[in-house]
Amino acid sequence: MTNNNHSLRADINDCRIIKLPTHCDPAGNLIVAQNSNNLPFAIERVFYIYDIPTDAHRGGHAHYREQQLIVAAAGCFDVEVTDGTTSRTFTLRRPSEALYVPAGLWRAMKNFAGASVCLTLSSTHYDENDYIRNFDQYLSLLK
Ligand code: T46
Repeated sequence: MTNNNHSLRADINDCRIIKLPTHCDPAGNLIVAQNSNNLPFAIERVFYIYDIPTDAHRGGHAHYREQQLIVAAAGCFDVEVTDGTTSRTFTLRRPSEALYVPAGLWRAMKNFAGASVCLTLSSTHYDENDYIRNFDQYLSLLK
């Protein structure tokens, strides 16, 4: 199935943790995410979510084209990903660990610790047409 001529392909095994280079210093640590530094895509957009209630659920959608690296810049939360067949839950708690979520996977974020900040590096500009926000529709698109 396609949107804007892009097929929806999903494989949970493409989802993985990528370690970001960290420069440790007694005065504070510095982490770098730079294009071509072992990142799976070129970064087009950055957004972050903060002031997140601990019982909040975010995400709950898939993307046709957008790839992401999701980082717990502060605090801790779970990202549940599924390809419609297999699900995995990643607990993000280190700013140096980015979860790579390729296009086509459904993701949901929950169990936020207080004062968490969810930083996302994205491969695309924002485009609401790239979202699949209905899980039944998502499953039928995979068939
Ligand atoms: C994702 C997870 C990890 C914009 O106007 N521009 C943007 O770049 C983004 C990301 C959102 N928005 C607007 C669209 C909605 O009116 O901000 C509002 C909240 O977005 P959404 O409900 O999609 O937020 P989340 O936390 O459910 O999902 C976001 C990203 O949208 C999504 O791509 O994978 O974070």
